[in-house]
Formats: sequence, structure tokens, C-alpha cells
Amino acid sequence: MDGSPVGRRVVLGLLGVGAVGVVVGRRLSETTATAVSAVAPALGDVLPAAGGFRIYTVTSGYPGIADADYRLTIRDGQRTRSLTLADLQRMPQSQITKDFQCVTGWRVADVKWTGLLLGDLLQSAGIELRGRPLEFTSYDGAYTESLTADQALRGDMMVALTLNGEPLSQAHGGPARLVVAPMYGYKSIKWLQEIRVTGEVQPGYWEERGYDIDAWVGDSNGRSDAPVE
Ligand SMILES: Nc1nc2c(c(=O)[nH]1)N[C@H]1C(S)=C(S)[C@@H](COP(=O)(O)O)O[C@H]1N2
Ligand SMILES: [Mo]
Repeated sequence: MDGSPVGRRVVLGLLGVGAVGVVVGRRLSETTATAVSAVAPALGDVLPAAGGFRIYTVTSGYPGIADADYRLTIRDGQRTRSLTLADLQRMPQSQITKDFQCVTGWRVADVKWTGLLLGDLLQSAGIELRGRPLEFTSYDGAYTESLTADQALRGDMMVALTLNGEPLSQAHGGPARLVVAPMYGYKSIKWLQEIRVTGEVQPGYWEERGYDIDAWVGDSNGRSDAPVE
């Protein structure tokens, strides 16, 4: 795998319809009409995606997590904190406005997210990273991501609860997803389940399939920052 966007398209093709549900708002992007019609019945009520986003999942469908059942676990060795959605909503909320860009070329301008800055969340959980990276897992049981300590503590890393003023929909990773605003969309793991302090960076789902671990928009994965639409 050479890490190029073409490499990823090949991966998507090999995984096939059952493993990859890629549903788009206005037109197909990375999959065939057959694939979408096979996936669409399970996802029918969330089509179309609003505002130019394409909805991605690497499993078939989305994990359905009722707000009341949602827990975000923060783990540092033996020490764990489990937060409900209400806990997260009670904490001081921050806002980030930033273009959201997928490495495959689509971009949505000026997306507004609110939620908890990762640094604030770690602090309230009493966790000091001391240079240690984080691993993130998803309720979908498949997707993972990572950030270095320096990245995690920037002011543009968020556990987001709203998107453009609305509670985060299930399609967009609700009730809570990570938003890694300065990097390509694949860093922004949806249906966030656990934040784990690790000894070293654990490459995430797409990174094990050839993508850069550091996914700064504009200087990684051989793509420019130019919109491709
Ligand atoms: N759990 C999970 N998170 C994910 C993905 C995914 O397939 N599963 N896709 C990633 C990619 S490649 C992008 S571009 C964005 C897309 O976000 P959206 O589906 O809300 O548009 O989610 C990211 N987070
Ligand atoms: Mo993406």
C-alpha cells in the first residue's frame, strides 16, 4: 500500500459491499451504484446527507447508541472515568469553525462544531499526558484513531456534540465524535467510545491501510488543500 488516494480506492473495492457502506448526499463518490443500493436500505432514513458531507462508515450501517446509554470512557492504565452524555453536556462547551476535508477530495466549508476541547476533557478527568499519546476507539467496533500528546492538547481538538447548531446525528457519529480540525477527516473518529492513554502511537484504521498518521490538511497524503469538487 503506497498511501495514495488510489491505494485507498483499491482497498475500498476489495473490502466489498458488506464491509464498506459509503453513502453520499448528492452523488456517488467512491463506490458503485450497486454498492450504495445494497447499503441504502439499512441507512435509508438518513439520506441524503446535508450540507455537502458524505457519510462514511467502515461497518455495515451505524452503531445505534441511545443518548441515555452513551458512555465515553477515558482510560489511563488502571484508572478509568466513564462519562454520560449529560456529563459531557454539563461541562463548559467550546466552539470550532473550520473547513472539513476528506482526503479523497471533498470539502465542506466553515463547519461549526461545539463540544469539549480534548485538553479540557483530559484535565477534568485528572489525566496528565506527560508526552504520552492517545488512542481512540469507536462504538462501531472497527475504527480506531490516534493523536500524539502535543496534538491532543492543541486548542482545535474536540469531542464534538453538535454540528452546525444541531445535536450530532447518528450518521455523523452522534452522540459524540472526535473532531481533529486541522487534519483530514479520517482522524475525526465517529461514535467515540474510548479515549486511552498509550505508550506509543497506535496507527488507526486507515493508517494501517496506508494513510499518514499525521494527517495535516495540505501537507500529507500527497494531496494539496485545493477543493476537488
Ligand atoms: N467510526 C468511523 N469514523 C470515521 C469514519 C468511519 O468510516 N468510521 N470515516 C472517517 C472519514 S474518512 C471521514 S472523511 C469522516 C467523514 O465524516 P462524516 O461521515 O460525518 O461526513 O469521518 C471519519 N470518521
Ligand atoms: Mo475521509
